[in-house]
Amino acid sequence: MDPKIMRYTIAKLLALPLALAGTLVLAQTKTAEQRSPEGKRYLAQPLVKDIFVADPSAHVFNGRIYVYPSHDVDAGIPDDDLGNQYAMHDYRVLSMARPGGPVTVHPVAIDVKDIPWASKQTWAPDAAYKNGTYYLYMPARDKQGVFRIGVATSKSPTGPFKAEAAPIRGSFSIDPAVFTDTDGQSYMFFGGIWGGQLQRWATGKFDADAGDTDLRQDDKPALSGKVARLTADMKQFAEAPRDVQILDEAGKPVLGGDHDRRFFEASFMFKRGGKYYYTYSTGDTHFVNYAIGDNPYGPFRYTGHIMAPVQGWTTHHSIIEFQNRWWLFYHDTQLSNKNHLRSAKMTEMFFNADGTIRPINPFKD
Ligand code: FUB
Repeated sequence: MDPKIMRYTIAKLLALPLALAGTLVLAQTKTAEQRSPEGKRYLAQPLVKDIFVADPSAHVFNGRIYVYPSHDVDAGIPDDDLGNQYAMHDYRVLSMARPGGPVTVHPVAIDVKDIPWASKQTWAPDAAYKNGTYYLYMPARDKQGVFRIGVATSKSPTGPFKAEAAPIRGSFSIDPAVFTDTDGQSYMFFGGIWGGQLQRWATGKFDADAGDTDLRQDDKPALSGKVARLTADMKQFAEAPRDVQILDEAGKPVLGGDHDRRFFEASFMFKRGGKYYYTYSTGDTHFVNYAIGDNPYGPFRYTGHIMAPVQGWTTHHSIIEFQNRWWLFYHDTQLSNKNHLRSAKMTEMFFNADGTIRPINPFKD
């Protein structure tokens, strides 16, 4: 046989199994795409897989994205409605140069044993920056078992952070979210019902007998998240916390029975186009919602869902603008299918021309 024809024939014969192998690898990759227990494909993948992190609060500091999450651990505590299974005891910071880029998991930023007033359950934190100092806001149970919010400081966005000796005076409940307005004034949004104990503060004082339900009757205004202006040193409330009012289309407060729209926990505020977007989780109905207002105190007009329910009991989100694109950070239980072992994710968020947000489905189908 002509050597040229021979080489061609051999090449063809070799190419066939290689092509078949390639198809097989592709098929395997496709079938290997992880699906939810219901067979759905996830919209986004976990930012990190080595540790479990939830409640991701993202910020852009010096052009880099920093994420301040809860650090979930398995303490072997069974699930209950008060979140006792969320037995976290330290914080780790994540960072990345750009969305989709490699994520760095930084060393422990602070441990509960280094927070003098706290006893356990270091839940969803937030961070802020002012005049060369980074502030980490941390909810935890105090020595009496009451949730308070404290602050710790560092010269680095990743810590280590040093805690103040006492929690913020007059602070209570969970889920701090610090918003700094374009005029430089910072506000803390906070609160969460049931396990977050907000319902126990309905009279302004802690009432251990108030129970662990929504408290208000279904036809009364729902319990509200709280907002307080921060002092110039970012370490105290400059005023008594106020209710964050969410109004319905008729301008009336959203009612306690309206579980698809009422506030549960996970406040997060951002500003866009001169409007203030108050965003929050509905807890037991598992939505991330938003309501729009004209100033940081509200009232805010309920506008819609940002995200449909994820896998897991709840999600807790944050939103940033990075290089003129908007990103939603959230969590689900893709890696563990356990409510207390969650993974943070991010996905792009889009606005309509009228300022409304295109709702996001955390699954591709
Ligand atoms: O991570 C503990 C708690 O679960 C948070 O504080 C809530 O927002 C919920 O995500």
